[in-house]
Amino acid sequence: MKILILGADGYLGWSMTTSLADDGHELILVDNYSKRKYMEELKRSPLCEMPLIPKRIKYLADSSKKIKFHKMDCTNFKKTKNLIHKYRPDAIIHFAELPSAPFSMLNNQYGWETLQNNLQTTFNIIHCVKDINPDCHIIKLGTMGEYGTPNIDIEEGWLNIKHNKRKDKFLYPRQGSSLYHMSKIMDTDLIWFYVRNYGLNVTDLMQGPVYGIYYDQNNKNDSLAPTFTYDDIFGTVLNRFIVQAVAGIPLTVYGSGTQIRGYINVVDTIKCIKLTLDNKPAKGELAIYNQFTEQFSVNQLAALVVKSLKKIDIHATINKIKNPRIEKEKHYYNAKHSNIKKMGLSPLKLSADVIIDIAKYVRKHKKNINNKIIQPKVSW
Ligand code: USQ
Repeated sequence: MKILILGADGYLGWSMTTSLADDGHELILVDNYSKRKYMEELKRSPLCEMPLIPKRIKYLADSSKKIKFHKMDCTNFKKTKNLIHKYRPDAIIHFAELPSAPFSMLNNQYGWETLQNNLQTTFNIIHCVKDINPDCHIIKLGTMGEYGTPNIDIEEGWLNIKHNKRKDKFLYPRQGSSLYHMSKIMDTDLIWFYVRNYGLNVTDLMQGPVYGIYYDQNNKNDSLAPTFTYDDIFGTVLNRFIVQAVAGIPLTVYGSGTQIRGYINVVDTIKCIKLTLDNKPAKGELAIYNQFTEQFSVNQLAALVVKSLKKIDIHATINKIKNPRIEKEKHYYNAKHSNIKKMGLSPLKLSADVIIDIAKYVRKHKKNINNKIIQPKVSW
């Protein structure tokens, strides 16, 4: 397939690139390096500084001929239009969004830039696909955080409602807990508007927090690993806990630690998106899948990290700190996630071995860990 990967420099974008390159697809990568710029601005850095995309493409030796890169900002309508016109891809995988809740809640400017970047990018892509290439399959990364933590079961995207003896199906009610999550909710509404009116083919993946490292399957080359963040703004909780354990810093459990989310290994994220590529929805159908494999509370994750890492002589401790976020700590959580299993995913479950593997990668780069960027500095 000819596939456009937007946001190819990121944690998921680069993992996706290495995997699809191995499969021999024709790839067109796009990134404006804005996450690098924001991390620098906020004095945050990943565990390892990764080379820029053109250099990394060269490491993907055999497949490099079929990979092109455009340093480009998808909020620019004209450029996005030219890009889609030039390549007319079979599929677009859209990761080109600012991904962090704390970043979006840091101040007015970053809040607005998150809303503006995420909505404008989604709008440009979907609008151009409608005008130029309406058979293209758009695969968009949403988030489980769109649903929030309602007191009823979370369905996969849709809810059947009976009201005054009549029935209809609506998007499941959504309640974001940060401006980042709100931007994803608005994306979904915008996408659904275009899909129902113009018969486009879109898959919206509601993904939970991701953990782990995606290696190029052919050679476990660290230069091809995706950017691994562990700081208070861009790092996700399990990756952060593992870095904290390796650095000898008590694990930062926010509040009571009873918050529950659905988690997924980055290896399964990539498998899910590949399954999605093979399962293009019918015209005018917005396919929504809940993309996570297991539910955990923060306390369960912290306990698992402590127990697992004892096996490699890392003795971590846990520190419950004041929750910097406005979020429910004690809540009901039962989210359906059967669609990805129906498509054929057999999940890589979180285990001591998985945690130890990630810790070994982190330990190799232990000297790079910056202790100053671990405690949460953003609160709302
Ligand atoms: N948490 C801690 N300690 C930490 C960091 C986080 O207890 O050091 C807690 C948070 O309070 C929260 C949970 O862990 O209850 C998850 O936090 P997170 O920072 O891993 O995830 P979140 O901010 O929700 O966002 C991440 C990604 C985002 C993705 C989302 C999926 O950054 O791109 O969309 O996970 S979800 O959470 O389902 O919305």
